[in-house]
Amino acid sequence: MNSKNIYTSFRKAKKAKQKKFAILIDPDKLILKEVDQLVKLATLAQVDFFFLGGSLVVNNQLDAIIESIKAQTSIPVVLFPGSSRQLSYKADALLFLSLISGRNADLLIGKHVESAPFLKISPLEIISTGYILVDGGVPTSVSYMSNTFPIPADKNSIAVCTAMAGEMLGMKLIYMDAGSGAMNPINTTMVQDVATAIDIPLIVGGGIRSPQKALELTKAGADVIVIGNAIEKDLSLLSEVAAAIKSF
Ligand code: 1GP
Repeated sequence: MNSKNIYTSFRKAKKAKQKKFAILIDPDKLILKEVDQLVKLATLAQVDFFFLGGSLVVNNQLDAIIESIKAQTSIPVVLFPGSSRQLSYKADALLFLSLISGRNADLLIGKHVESAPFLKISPLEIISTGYILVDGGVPTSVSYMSNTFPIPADKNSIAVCTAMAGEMLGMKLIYMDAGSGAMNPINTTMVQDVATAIDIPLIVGGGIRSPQKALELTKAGADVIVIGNAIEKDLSLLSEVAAAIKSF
């Protein structure tokens, strides 16, 4: 996929009620030699996106992983950065995340100001994304690293108002996340309420471990399902989840 049309593909899919599946790769956890197998399976299963990012990213494999993916497949690579240092010109797009569920000014706008000049001259498609952290039953790295509280799991109205505000501020996507490795994925009722309240595409991730859960959240209104941990542990899940999402 050419750069600059990834957001259009999100919008078109939403309009056509086609659901998308993204695999999250944490460059700290995946070693380069595992990439080939993952990409092969993802291509066969017609996965829609690779999201790349993690809370820390302590190694410098980001560019190498992207190059390796791109050598083998045309599945777009979208950066999902845990910090402003996790940027690479080699990806297709960047989710320009503003942590709108939190009240940490740096993650609402500060880091964005710092990275703006770099992004302005980059070839990346920049997609403004309202990032909403929801309590997934365990403290997550993103909550700790961002020094923010997630929205309580049963406070649907807070999530709805947060997502609506993000849309009204001009954000192009909403990403609801229970955090990587969450014990509980986001409630289907919360996803349903948020999906009903906004018109922009809705990404949902965090703690999804089964095709059934992926389908349930898809039916509730998620436009894109993101899975990281569970696929890292069991690659066979990849094709089952892809089939479940596409069966919608
Ligand atoms: C985390 O939404 C992603 O930001 C994916 O979470 O690793 O728990 O699938 P998991």
